[in-house]
Amino acid sequence: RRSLVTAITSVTTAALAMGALSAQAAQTVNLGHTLSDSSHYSVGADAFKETLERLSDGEFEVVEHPSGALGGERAMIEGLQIGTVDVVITSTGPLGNFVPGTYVLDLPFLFADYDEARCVLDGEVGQDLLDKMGEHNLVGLAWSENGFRHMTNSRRPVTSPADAEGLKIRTMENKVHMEAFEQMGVSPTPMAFPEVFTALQQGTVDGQENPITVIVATKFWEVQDHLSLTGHVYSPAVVLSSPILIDGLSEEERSWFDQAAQASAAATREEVSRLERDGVALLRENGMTVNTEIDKGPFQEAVKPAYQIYTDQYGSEMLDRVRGSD
Ligand code: EAX
Repeated sequence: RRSLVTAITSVTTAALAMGALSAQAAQTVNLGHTLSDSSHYSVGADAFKETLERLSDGEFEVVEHPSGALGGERAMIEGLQIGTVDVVITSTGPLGNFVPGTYVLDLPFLFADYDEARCVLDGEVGQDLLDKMGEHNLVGLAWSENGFRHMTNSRRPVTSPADAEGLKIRTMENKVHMEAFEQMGVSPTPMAFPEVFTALQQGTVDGQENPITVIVATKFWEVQDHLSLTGHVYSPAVVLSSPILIDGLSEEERSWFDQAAQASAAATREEVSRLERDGVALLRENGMTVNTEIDKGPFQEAVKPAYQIYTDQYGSEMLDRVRGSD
């Protein structure tokens, strides 16, 4: 692009001046995510933008497209593969459809707490999974974070799997999650995130499950009365990029993208931690009934068959590695 512009030499002074201008024009990097511009993903998008624009001295300009403006997470991942989207911050929800290796991370009750999850993702297992994305026409830049997921619904307080039985719950388009919910006696309805608020509002589904971060950012209290802190699964996020963009970069430019993604992940994790501290109070202020005392034992017991189903299909190597590294 730049060489094309600078190659045009024998033109009028005016055209030359214009050429010089466009030679300096920044390359736009379109970054998409599904959450609002007040979310932890938006905090991460800001950090990405600030870091990439600073390191590249304005060579790149990042434009954030929040709130699913570029589509749901599955659609945006497809966009990365064909080069219509440059960078995406996404949960692993639909990612296993593209990179089956990441399904291991979606197993319920895999990680005990944030420290454990972050440690595994920042270690060898996390790096191997990022590398694996390269085999599926995606570039995994850094592990970011969505948070531990909890159940909300509009029907009744849920403190045990028996309470949840029969509820129609929107899940992500992720078969490991869907399997786990089926084991719980819940009827899972997979749906892209941008459709969830309306589906809850119209009663197409009774509930959904997401971290405090997402419940706050989406103001789910407007359409959901009950929140149960089930913490049934850790939800990683990942900063992905398009191979069509990344393959055209110099080594130095690529390192700016890596650093921007790492800064993004760090800023997002910090915001997740803040919302873990302050979020529940905020949800209560907005009228949600929050059940904090959940006995996780019966939930853990209920979803156990999901592990067998996972290892039958994918083997136990990744699961053993995840467990061995904590
Ligand atoms: O990544 O789809 C979901 O429920 C995700 O948690 C949300 O899009 C943020």
